[in-house]
Amino acid sequence: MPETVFIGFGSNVGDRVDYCDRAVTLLSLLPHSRLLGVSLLYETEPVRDQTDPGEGWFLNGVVQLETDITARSLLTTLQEIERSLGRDDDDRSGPRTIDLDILFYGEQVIKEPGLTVPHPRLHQRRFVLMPMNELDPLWVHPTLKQSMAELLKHTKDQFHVQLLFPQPSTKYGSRPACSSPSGS
Ligand code: A4P
Ligand code: MG
Repeated sequence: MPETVFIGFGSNVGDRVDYCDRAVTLLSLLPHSRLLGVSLLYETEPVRDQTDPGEGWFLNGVVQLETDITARSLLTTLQEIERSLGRDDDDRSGPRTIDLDILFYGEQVIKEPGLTVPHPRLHQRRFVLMPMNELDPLWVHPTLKQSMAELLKHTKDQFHVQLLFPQPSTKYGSRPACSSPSGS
């Protein structure tokens, strides 16, 4: 059975729109997978809690996929995409051309070396909750048992998050620039 997966992406150095666009296009081409939705792009103030990603504001968004790829293989694939888009492996916590995180892998709770799902900090971050709420406000966090709309409403995160304006059109592939899941 395929799983519904949400992948967060963020870029805060170089041509951020281009890096996000390339990442989404590569994700849309994954085998055994189907792109269900892509959030709009959000311009977000850098949050410096665990890491120091530098001064540059991020572009953030979320991709929703249906996939048969296991969570572990998906992580490996995301790291390959990060590398192919020039992510600096020697300074992973610094400014990044692209960061790809598995936010949710269906309702699964995974705690393995190098892989924690749901992403352990997503519920504290407006830059994740805004695009998640856009794609699926009723999606429920499997351990916190709250929907994205509820988590967003109650978050104390004060860092700025705003929609990028104007939204760019996609340059790569044939995916729609800003689609939401079919039926919504
Ligand atoms: N890892 C464990 N679980 C996962 C998962 N679910 N998805 C491991 C992806 N990776 C996961 O990640 C570090 C390690 O996490 C990897 O080796 C992987 O095995 P990384 O991408 O090398 O480094 P990182 O991005 O600094 O770590 P992480 O955990 O993604 O950091 P955060 O907490 O996401 O912080 N501010 C704004 N406005 N926007 C941002 O996107 N991002 C960060 C990164 C900080 N501030 C930000 C943003
Ligand atoms: Mg990461």
